[in-house]
Amino acid sequence: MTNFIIFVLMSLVSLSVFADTHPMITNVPNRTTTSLDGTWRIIPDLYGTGGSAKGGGFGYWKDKAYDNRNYLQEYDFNQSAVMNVPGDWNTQDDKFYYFEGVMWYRRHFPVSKTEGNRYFLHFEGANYETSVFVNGKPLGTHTGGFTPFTFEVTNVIADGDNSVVARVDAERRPDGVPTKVSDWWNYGGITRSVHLIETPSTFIRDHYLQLDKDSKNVLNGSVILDGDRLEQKITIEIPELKVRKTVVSDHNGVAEFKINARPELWSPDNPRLYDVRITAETDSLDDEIGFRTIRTEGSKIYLNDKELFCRGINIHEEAPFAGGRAFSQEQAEVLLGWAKDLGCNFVRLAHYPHNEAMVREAERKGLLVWSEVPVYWGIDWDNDKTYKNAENQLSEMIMRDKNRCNVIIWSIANETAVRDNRMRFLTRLAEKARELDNTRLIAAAMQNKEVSPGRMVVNDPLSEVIDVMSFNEYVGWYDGTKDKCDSMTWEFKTDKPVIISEYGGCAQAGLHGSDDEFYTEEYQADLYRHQIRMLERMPGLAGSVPWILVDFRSPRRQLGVVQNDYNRKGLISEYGQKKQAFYVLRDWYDDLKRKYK
Ligand code: GCB
Repeated sequence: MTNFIIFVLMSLVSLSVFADTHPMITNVPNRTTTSLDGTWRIIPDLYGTGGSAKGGGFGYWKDKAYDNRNYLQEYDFNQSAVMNVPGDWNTQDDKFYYFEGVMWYRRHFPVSKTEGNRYFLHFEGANYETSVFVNGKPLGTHTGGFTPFTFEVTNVIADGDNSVVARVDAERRPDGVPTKVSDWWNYGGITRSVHLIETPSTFIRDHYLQLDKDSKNVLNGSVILDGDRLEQKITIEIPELKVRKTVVSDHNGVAEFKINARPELWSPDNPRLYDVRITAETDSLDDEIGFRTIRTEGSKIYLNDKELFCRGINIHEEAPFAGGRAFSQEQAEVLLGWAKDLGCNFVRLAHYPHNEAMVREAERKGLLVWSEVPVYWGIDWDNDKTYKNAENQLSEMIMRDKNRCNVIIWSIANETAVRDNRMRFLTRLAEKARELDNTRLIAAAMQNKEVSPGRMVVNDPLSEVIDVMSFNEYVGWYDGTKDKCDSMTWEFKTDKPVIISEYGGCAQAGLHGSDDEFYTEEYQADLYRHQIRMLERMPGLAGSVPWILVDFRSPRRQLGVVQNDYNRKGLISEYGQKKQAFYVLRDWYDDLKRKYK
């Protein structure tokens, strides 16, 4: 089955118990929306006083004002504190710095309905489990902190004032994805934007348009309508390619098509995007779309049939300068601007799907993307509910970003120890990823093992299942000192392109000393020199993705003033100071640019 048919099928069913939501509405940035960002009222709920998604408690979702004292009531959002949306709660108010429980959010919004139109509440992301209520009615619950979800509210909202209440639970769970322990801050709250989407009664819910996997002259596409006039004439136009194709959707509202065209191909050197317009009889929608091919052969990666070396860097979704979760276009421009300064053509958006602005801005800037689900370290491998949760997050990530040609890798896991139950879980997840999208590469950040002194081997059986030999190594940091790099030899179980998905070490910006002293800029810079010489000797090397662009918050990092809750492996501090290692890596990437011209 071709992948665009699979996308169609995905869109027709609501995916699982992890999202009793409306099937995902994609391409939200190009739709008619009203922003519900701004200040929301909040009530922290440590004891379940407000109730749950199923009811009970005082019923905070009813959003009842306490306007006279003739009866007893013990909450009133009108008298409670405020929080900005989007934004995590941890960095907005010191009181919530370590808070990881339930927070109730409330805001009012005015509506002036257009007869016959439909309305949807769309959350770009909220961490971790979110139940939504409008005008006192429960709409549903979504699990997973980094993917969007939507509820239809056409029949729930009314002209005039409306109330939306969201119960956001950020508790870490042993059976969750991610699970209880990670190396990043568990920022809670409505961390991304919220919109009210307005559509005609039958509207374009989703579309797909990408170059065929095996041909540079064929575009594969589909359009999905949602509503009661499902059979319509739909025209797809790409004016710059003189493409104008008309198709008819079937009784499910689905139209699939192929278009013969010869687009100029997107690449990091030429991030060419085309305006695409889809016009149905009752709705129309625009997007900017690029076209490219990606494949591997032996130990090489080919982008548009040209050998690719991934000059990469890892990025956490953390706001430059301000700290906390990043969510905005401006933040994406700063972070990705730094990656460009470094000479990158590739970013690994670790360890979970980043906000859509990041992926779209990377596409405009010519940055290839590795996109990942938070299947990290010690997942509850035997638990089917955990698997379904991971699969749902993977599906939502792919659904949202399937038209972004810069995404070349879907990553299904990070640093998971080799075990049978983990192999079963990840093999199934890789198969799912491929079933949803067979046009991109599947990866996971694996681990390495020193089988005898100086002899490093990567022989994870997962490397047979995924498309690249991608793994993290910390020689010279967790593993010996930097000189250890000099004599290390590397062997790989399978002949696939080698991408080092993490390497590096810590430095505090401004801390200087000899290059043998840990945490100095000098040590980190010299570690990069040793690492680079080692990587240059590595057979099949096709990508370097050090850890990490910017220092980021992690509760595991408790070395007093040096760390102060921060993982210091950034090449740039959280305040934007570039460390010496930044320039060491940049010089290497300059050389590589010339080599792979
Ligand atoms: C890793 C993890 C990453 C950590 C990093 C570190 O291997 O994948 O999430 O932050 O090491 O700094 O220890």
